[in-house]
Amino acid sequence: MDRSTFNIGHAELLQWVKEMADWCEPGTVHWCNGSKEEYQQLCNRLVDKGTFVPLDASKRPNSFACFSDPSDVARVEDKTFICSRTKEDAGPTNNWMEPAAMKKILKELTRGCMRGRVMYVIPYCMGPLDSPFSKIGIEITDSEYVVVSMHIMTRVGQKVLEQLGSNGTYCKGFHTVGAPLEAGKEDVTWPCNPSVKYIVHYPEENTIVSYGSGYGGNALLGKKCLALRLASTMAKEEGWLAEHMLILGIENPAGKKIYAAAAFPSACGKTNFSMLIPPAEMKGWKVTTVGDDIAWIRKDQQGNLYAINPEYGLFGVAPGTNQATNPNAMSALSANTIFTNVALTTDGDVWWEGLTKEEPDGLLNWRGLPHDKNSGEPAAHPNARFTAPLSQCTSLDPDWENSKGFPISAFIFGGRRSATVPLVYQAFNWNFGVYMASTMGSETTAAAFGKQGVVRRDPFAMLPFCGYHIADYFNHWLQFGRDLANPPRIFGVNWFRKNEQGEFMWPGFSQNMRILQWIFERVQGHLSAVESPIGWMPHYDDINWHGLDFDRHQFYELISVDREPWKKELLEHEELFIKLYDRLPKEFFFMKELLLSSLWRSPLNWMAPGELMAS
Ligand code: O2Y
Ligand code: MN
Repeated sequence: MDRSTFNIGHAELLQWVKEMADWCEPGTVHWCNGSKEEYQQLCNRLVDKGTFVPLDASKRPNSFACFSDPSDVARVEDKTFICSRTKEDAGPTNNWMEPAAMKKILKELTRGCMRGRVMYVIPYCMGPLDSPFSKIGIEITDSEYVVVSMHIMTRVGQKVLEQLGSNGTYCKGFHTVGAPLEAGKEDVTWPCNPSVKYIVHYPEENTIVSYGSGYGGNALLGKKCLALRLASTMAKEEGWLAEHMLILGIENPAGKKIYAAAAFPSACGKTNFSMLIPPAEMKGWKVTTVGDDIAWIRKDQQGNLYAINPEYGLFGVAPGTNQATNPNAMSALSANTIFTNVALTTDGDVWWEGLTKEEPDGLLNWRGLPHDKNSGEPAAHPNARFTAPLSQCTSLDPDWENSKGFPISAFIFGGRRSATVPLVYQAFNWNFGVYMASTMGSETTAAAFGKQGVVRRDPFAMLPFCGYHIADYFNHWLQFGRDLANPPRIFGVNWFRKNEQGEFMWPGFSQNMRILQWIFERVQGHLSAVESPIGWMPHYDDINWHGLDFDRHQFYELISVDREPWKKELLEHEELFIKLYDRLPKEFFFMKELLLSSLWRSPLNWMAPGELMAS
């Protein structure tokens, strides 16, 4: 469709698109209308180009697999820039370049960059169209893969332009794969620029420029770029929160329901947690999914918090997802799904490590080569992804498109920690919760970082996604809590603690529901708790153990707060604080001292007093 079939009354938008088309020299310009027909036509085009492999329609209707260039398999953090006016505003944890200097580089790179390609203009909305929380973006791209992915991940099309009207504000997003197709040259199945990539944000101009990558978070600009990096900056200025958080509903057998938002760094099972199925023995308990990755949270007039998921789809990691770990995700990707960098089976379906116990024979790996089972290499890339409509997720909250948002009663923060951090604890108050989330860390996995077991501090799981100085972000959280009518309770969790034998101490997955039940009860004010040096903890008898054989001793080992490791932990917090010293909230120094003094006054290895004697 070209724009003659659209009624676009936004003169500034038309002017920008014209300027970009003149500069990038595409063959044609296509304004996306977001229709099913458009989606289908572009999928057909991707099949014709060899980018998409249609899967067997009887197994996975209307689904495709595709394979990226080996240089283009993940977000590129070292090429991601926050080009705020000053370096101080971006802070020490973001890459920064002077906006004018970056614009000069990008201008030169993008001249004629869409030659031989179509320029697509995607009007999209993050959040329900009728929600006051929502934000409109326009993404210009030369990638059909990006267009079809945006169809799944956001609300796209004509309705968005109608909402924008003749002078509405929108986020400008420019994306190019950085691979002009010179006349007579044949295209490749995954065009990108193997050596030059830039993901650039100009927060003061509400603008994103992405060059050289066609992959996920680098190219689908509504997700990490708008909904987190730029939105976090807007949120600080406008008094709300843009967070790297899933949103879930927790319902008890009596039908009482609360909502919680939870932040986890990558490789901590965030998608699985957002779709948790309670164990059969916890009859009547239910979890519903509102979102698996991002939450936008605002206060209402009364000082209560409401959250929406700005996304429309799932962009989940395939490896490790299966019928046991996440049946709800498996149902979501049973049709209408795009798989990227998975392996292909001989019968026209997809496979990845962990999907089944036995690896099928005859796989084609993500590089398109016959897979040698003895090679020690995975058949699917460890960051292989599925892009699927959220509406297909069987645990989806019935009210998920509600434009008012969901009342948030609890925040949950978790990391992957094999030692030191207990299974669950509740912060003493909002400020201690903010401290805990600001200092949270997670152990690196070989798949993500090449090196295993190093604790990487990842405040609020926002380190790669905060669009401004992270210490200002901590201050924003503290300030935000000051006038909340009934602040959500803040909890820390760690599903990954190991014993001396190196075995996980907690079964995790659906058993995490037992911890959610405790959180639910605490939020209701139904349970007393035990004071530990770092927060409130459950009595053994306040956890629902029905159907799980887990004795008192095991439990207290799992929630122990040991003095020596915690002294080291607090020293490591200081390493983070030193980096952020000039803008760090002064409260943090006092809170660290308080934590240290509580460690001292506690027994050497803290345990719930009197509780062990009961065993
Ligand atoms: O590697 C990418 O491009 C995707 S990263 C991603 C995708 C979905 C949800 N979260 C993430 C993340 O890195 O947090
Ligand atoms: Mn994420």
